[in-house]
Amino acid sequence: MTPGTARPQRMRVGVPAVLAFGSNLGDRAATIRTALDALRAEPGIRVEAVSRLYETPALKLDGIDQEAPAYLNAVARVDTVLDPLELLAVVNRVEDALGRLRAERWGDRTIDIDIVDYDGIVSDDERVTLPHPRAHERAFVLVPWLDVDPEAVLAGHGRVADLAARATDPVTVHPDETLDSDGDAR
Ligand code: PH2
Ligand code: MG
Ligand code: MG
Repeated sequence: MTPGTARPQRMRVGVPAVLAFGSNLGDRAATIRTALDALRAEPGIRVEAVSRLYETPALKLDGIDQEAPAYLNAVARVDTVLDPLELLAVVNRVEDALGRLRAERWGDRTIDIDIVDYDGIVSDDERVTLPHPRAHERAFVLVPWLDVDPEAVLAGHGRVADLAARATDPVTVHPDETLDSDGDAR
């Protein structure tokens, strides 16, 4: 490359999206790590940043269930050239590969990967609602999101930091498991 034409190494090629991961069955951290590796291997997706892992009690349709196995939750910021439905197809394929069953709504699962935000788009397309319809009230999504983007805004709801301060479900940083292979939680 000739002098003066050097490009930034990580030029944005697509649009930003935010993915949330949850697991409350099996080796939760290993499963989320495997899901991230599968996404890193996708040509249309670049994983830009990964949050810390959070231990969170299971939220069921009628509230927090302390009897159910607890979740690990995390969030990744990605850059993608896929459209929302293509991105959804990829995350569903990764979920299926990791043994995801879809029996009970909000039931226990080895892995759940949700598209929380896609380029700030608001859409009520029944196949993929954007942003995720319950993200604004879930600390287990909002708090890890702040790890990867402290200035984040949730389309239609405002600053993620403000929403996180209002959310009441308990989240605790997992003390010794990280998601990045190089040991850096970011
Ligand atoms: N996901 C759900 C339902 N309940 N609870 C926790 N703690 N974490 C989750 O990711 C979660 C949940 C449905 O997607
Ligand atoms: Mg979910
Ligand atoms: Mg889901």
